[in-house]
Amino acid sequence: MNLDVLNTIARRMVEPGKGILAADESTGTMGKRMDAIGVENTEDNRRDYREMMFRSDEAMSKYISGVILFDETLRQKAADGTPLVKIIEQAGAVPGIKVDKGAKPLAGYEDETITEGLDGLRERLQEYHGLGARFAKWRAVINIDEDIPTWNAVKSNAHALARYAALCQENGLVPIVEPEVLMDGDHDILRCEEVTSWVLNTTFAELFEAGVALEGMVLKPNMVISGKKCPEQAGVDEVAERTVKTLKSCVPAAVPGIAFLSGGQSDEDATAHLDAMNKIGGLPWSLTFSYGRALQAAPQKAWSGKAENVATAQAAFTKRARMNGLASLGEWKPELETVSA
Ligand code: 5MM
Repeated sequence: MNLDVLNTIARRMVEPGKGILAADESTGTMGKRMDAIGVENTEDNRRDYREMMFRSDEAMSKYISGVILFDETLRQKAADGTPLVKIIEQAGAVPGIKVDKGAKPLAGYEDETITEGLDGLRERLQEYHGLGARFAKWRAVINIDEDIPTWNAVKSNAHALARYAALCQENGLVPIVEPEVLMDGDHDILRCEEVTSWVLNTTFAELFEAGVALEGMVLKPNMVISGKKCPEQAGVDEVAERTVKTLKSCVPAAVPGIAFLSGGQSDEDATAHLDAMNKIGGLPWSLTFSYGRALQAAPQKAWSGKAENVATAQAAFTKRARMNGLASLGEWKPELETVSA
């Protein structure tokens, strides 16, 4: 393992003012996104949509540090024959790859999942590195309900994350470690805080056991937030304070950066929460975004599968990337949202 190389890539991924575009939707998830805008889920349409984002010069060069890709996209060429990976690199961003095979039912444990994909991972990572990927991503999903998560779900998912992360580092890729505590459900923010803290502490214990070098990884956690169906929704300041408090007590300072998932928050909430955390300041790691839905919902709607909408969709993408870039510096203001794209 060359830790200097890994650390340099990790620091690029969390460079202040920039963040990561999570464009690693599997074909099934892309189907849902395409359905919502009335577009057929074909390989060409997925390519056209993603090419539209990767060719958004201002967004990609100023506000996006890296892009998480799905296997198909890493191998895909733009309409003019240029590999999509090249377009991302030319914009100055780092290409990355989602390597998990999805969250599958955890045997014997209702409503809980274990993320699969460790078999053959070493060989896949070597191939992905050859194709230009310099970081990888693995998402573990933890559900909250009355009697869950169980210790088995927390421990098994943390163990898989650690085995994945060690394999990534062995093969020259920076692992994004993503233990996502879902915001679905009616639990309050205190329950989210308790579970997030449990999951993070367990994950870092497993990373230690597996010999993962913290300087060569990026953490992608959920924010500490009220469940979507909770009647009492915590405000921006409380989300920011509880998230920072939890991260400070669970995430070692050797980790170069933390890039949040958006998890189903509205575009503006995801930006406001990140901004409020960076305004608190005095943090030992960079705090930025690795958003999927909160970066893509607006451009997806604007694009709607039509070539004549590409410029408008790129403007919508650039606006969300810029707002979140400002939030990563603690320089966002709500008034900026009303200025047109
Ligand atoms: C972009 O969506 C990613 C892939 O999801 P599937 O494997 O289910 O198709 C997802 O892992 C994403 O990277 C993270 O959940 C963060 O995305 P959000 O939308 O929560 O910011």
